[in-house]
Amino acid sequence: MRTLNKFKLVAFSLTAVMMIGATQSTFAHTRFNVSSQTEGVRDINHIIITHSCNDSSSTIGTSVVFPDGVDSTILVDGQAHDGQILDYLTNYGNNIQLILDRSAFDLMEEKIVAGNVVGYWAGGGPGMPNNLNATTSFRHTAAGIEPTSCASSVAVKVSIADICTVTGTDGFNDDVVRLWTHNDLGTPFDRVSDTDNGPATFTITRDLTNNPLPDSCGDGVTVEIKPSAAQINRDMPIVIDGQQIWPAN
Ligand SMILES: [Cu+2]
Repeated sequence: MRTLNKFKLVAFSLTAVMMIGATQSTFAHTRFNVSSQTEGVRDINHIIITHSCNDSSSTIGTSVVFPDGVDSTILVDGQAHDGQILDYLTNYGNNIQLILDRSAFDLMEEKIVAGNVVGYWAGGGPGMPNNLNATTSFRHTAAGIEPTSCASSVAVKVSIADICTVTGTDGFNDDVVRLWTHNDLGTPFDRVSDTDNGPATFTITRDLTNNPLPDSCGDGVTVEIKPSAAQINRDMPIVIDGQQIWPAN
């Protein structure tokens, strides 16, 4: 009997270690809670911050930018597309509404450009310690896929900065800010990494029942949209009442 209990204990702790390992590897970065959705579906989604800048830091704010679809880069099966996102999505551009949620941060506001919500920021309060997670929430509409297009899915690349200490861009390092951004745009917000694995991806999938692929499309194409350098430079900073509070000037 005693041996059995000991075995159970060992088995339990082993499983626990494996679970934690798996969870950390899967959600090791700041990511969407719902990372894939069928076109047209509207729900409440969250972005989850899963760790701070280091063991002793707290995350005191976050800045989120969705590609605006105006000067964004569009890739079709990895190749640059010189048309516009409306070639693949019917109603892209104003698909999120920030939810007032003060569970993690005291203050928050949408980033609005030309009447469209292109992102949001949240911050203030004691912040999130490294061992906990924090979420920001928003109503999220997965845009419709253009019926005449061959898109089987559209991946929206969302850039995020999790701030632990307010500095200027020349003071950026992993201990003051975590950049879930592209590594190849040539902006001061670029993630320093060999692979472009920073941004959080939200994938819109085609409803093949109600919106089948045109016969000429075969299996269809995968589309990706990412923000331009100009948009990141314009929208990533946190500006309150016309005053930029991050990055520090
Ligand atoms: Cu991480």
